Amino acid sequence: MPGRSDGTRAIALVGPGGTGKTSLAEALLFAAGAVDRQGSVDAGTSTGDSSAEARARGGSTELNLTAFDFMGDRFAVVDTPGSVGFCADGAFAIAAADLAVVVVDPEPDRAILAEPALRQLEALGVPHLIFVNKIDQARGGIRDLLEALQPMSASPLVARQIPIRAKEAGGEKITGFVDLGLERAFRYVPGKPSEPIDIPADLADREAADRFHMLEQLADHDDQLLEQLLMDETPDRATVFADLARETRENLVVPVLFGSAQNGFGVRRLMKALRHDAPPPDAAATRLGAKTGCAFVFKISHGGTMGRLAFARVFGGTLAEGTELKSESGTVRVGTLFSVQGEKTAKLAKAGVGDVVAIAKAEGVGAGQWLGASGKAPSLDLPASNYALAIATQDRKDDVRLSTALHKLCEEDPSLSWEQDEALHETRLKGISDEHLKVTLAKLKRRYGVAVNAKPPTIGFKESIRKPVTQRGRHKKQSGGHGQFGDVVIEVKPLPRGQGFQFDERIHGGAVPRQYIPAVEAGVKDAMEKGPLGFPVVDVAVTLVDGSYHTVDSSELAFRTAGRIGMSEALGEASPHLLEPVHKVRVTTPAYATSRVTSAIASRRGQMLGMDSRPGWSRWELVEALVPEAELQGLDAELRSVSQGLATYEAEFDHLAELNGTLADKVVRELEPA
Ligand SMILES: Nc1nc2c(ncn2[C@@H]2O[C@H](COP(=O)(O)OP(=O)(O)O)[C@@H](O)[C@H]2O)c(=O)[nH]1
Ligand SMILES: [Mg+2]
Repeated sequence: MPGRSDGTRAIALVGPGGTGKTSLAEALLFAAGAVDRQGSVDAGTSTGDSSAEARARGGSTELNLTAFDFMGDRFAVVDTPGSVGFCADGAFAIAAADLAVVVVDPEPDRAILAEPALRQLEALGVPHLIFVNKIDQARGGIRDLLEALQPMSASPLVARQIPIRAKEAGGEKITGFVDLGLERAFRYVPGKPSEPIDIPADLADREAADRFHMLEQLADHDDQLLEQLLMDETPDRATVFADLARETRENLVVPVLFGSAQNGFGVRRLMKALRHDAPPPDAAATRLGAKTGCAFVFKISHGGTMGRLAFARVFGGTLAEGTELKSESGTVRVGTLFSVQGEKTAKLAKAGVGDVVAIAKAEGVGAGQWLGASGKAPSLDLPASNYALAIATQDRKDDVRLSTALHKLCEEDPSLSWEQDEALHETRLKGISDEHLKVTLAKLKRRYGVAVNAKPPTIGFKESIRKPVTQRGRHKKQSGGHGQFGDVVIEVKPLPRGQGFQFDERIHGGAVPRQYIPAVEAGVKDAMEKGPLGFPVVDVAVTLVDGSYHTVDSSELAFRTAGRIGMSEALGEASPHLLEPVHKVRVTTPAYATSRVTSAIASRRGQMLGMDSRPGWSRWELVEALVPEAELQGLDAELRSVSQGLATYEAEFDHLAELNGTLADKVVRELEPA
């Protein structure tokens, strides 16, 4: 067994929401003796998910950092949120881990939920194994599960254990396992290490066959082993374990283990696999392209009592308070260092290779950046952030605090952003899903005391005209001394969609003096800010063709007013109609949900553009459609509800389309003051 002077191993727990990652982190801490009692997510006593939002949701909203020692080795655990709305939080941390454990549910028909995690790890090149959790509830066999999972993995899945079953009161239960590497059997003991037992006689044949299959899988990447198998020789145990470790590290195989986090079943076996199979941190450093050591920042947090913290993984040298390190944005002075155990932090004199630490202040350095090293930021394939809410403070005097708070929240969450829509006077918060923004607003209130009202963002309706119209606009005012006089005749014509606005003039004989023509254009534009239906006017051409003036009373202002009057009247006469923004939507969905996705789109006045299989994914499809912006509200939630939370979409503005009939009447009516 190599010594571990080569550093702390960072293990990422990934996989679908609700499979038991946070529970597994707790089970690891308990098995390693880092906590006295195994906390529970359900009882709100787990080390992870300590934030008010995660407790309220009953599931992770942010990544959880813990650490433990096991058999003389140090492990840092990054437990990541699994649900689509929060998964972006763990992405950089996963990229910087030595090994990921994909936690899956034992039910084969839920296996598909694991595909995003498996594909993400493949894309990042992070070695990984699968832990089938909740084995206490398993109804089917591990073989069926592996069959369902295999198409989602580029590398072969290698079963490391086979289950031992026994008839119990509630039916057949898995009561232990045979380890195919050790060729030894163990019986689960709740909350304690498993007990060694003899391999049950009725499993002997299966054990031999499955072990041979495992060896064959390993022999695909080990010629010597292949020869031994062909010669009917028995390879020694050390060779088998060395192959398992090497092939896991090189992403040639994905070992599969099972157990139960809640009951502590199979947890020590998993820890031994982590110990053997997780590569030393320099492998991750090389993968991330880090040339010289120091630290990779994977998350910024403002959530704790310590103010701004940069969570980082140390890859070389030692990191200590006061060290000055180069970053993308200049020299950064390392503030106080902390170790992290859930919500608890403890001061740390210095951090060693592989450690996961929190660095106080470290102003200027953000998630995905290097400190003191020239590495590259891994490129992440995150779900699109196209769920938006228009927010406004309940109390105007919170406005300044709102923008400071939003700045902090966005800094710690790569999938959150906000923008100010000047035209519509709206502050828009954008995130991945309704749930994501709901949690964000809860944080805004709890941490920063800012309460906001939130509503769906205003849809960018526009209007245009159908008929050409020629119209006079006259402004005349006599009030004591100087009067005001402007008089114009304009021709207003519809333009093809997307052409915007054109202004021209055909003035002969100075009917409107040159210097007033720009004022007429300005007046026309004034009228277009809000057309007869109440929306900005687009796609019209205006030509100034005639007019008259007064030597004393005419002015720029008077002509601007005349232009505005003329245009307002013209638009009213020109058969105005409504235009609504239509987006091009790309939905990514598991294939079993495609028909429900397309009917969701159809019921939202969507127009299908096409369907295709998702390149590189086993049973996923891409659906493209045009959907009016007004119908995107709630699409996200509907997609999730028909796809076990997996379908996501991206949308971008495509074009403006005419909207008529009752729908248009409704839009116009809703704009009218009550
Ligand atoms: N039956 C059973 N339930 C479990 C097990 N591990 C976790 N759970 C439950 O599964 C649910 C989700 O667990 P959690 O750790 O929050 O999952 P995460 O979303 O992957 O972090 C909770 O209700 C846990 O109590 C297990 O081994 N067996
Ligand atoms: Mg969790």
